[in-house]
Amino acid sequence: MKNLLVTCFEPFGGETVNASREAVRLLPARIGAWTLTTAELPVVFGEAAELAVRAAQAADAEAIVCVGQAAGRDRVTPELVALNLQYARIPDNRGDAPRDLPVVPVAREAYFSTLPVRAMAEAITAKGLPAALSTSAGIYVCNDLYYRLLHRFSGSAVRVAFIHVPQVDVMAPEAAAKALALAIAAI
Ligand code: PCA
Repeated sequence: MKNLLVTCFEPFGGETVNASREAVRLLPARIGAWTLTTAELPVVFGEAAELAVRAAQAADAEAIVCVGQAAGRDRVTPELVALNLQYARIPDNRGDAPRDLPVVPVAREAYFSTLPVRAMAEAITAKGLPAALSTSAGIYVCNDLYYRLLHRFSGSAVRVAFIHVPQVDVMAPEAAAKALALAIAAI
């Protein structure tokens, strides 16, 4: 068996629910060859990635699939790109609001996912659930986490993907969990 870390986020922006947490909670302990470990991350620039790195090391993870909520989206969106840019439209859960700062100073502008995100999106739509490959994870905490993990594990055997899920009133957590399981099975 191979170890996979799946992360989700706590609620933020005054909400009481985060769709990523609701969906990840419903995932089975095993999917195909993968044994899953899950971790809930704070919606805090920098700190989310620190906790994810520690969780990945503790789980001896070969791959990390991070999940976040994307307001305004109507489908599950595996993310192709992480940008080296922070912009907080609203403060994070620690009250920080970096604006137009790099995630990592003096590092490349962007990373591509090191997992097959296009195949993930196709695996979901093949089973009749709504999904599409996205080319922007935004410039808030989700992107910050994604960029930091791709930077940290660049050149290593640990591969990373980020998947945004719609809010719970747009897609039920059960459907989002099914889509995430299909994405993981496509790795
Ligand atoms: N979504 C936010 C951060 C946490 C979450 O679930 C984002 O897209 O950046």
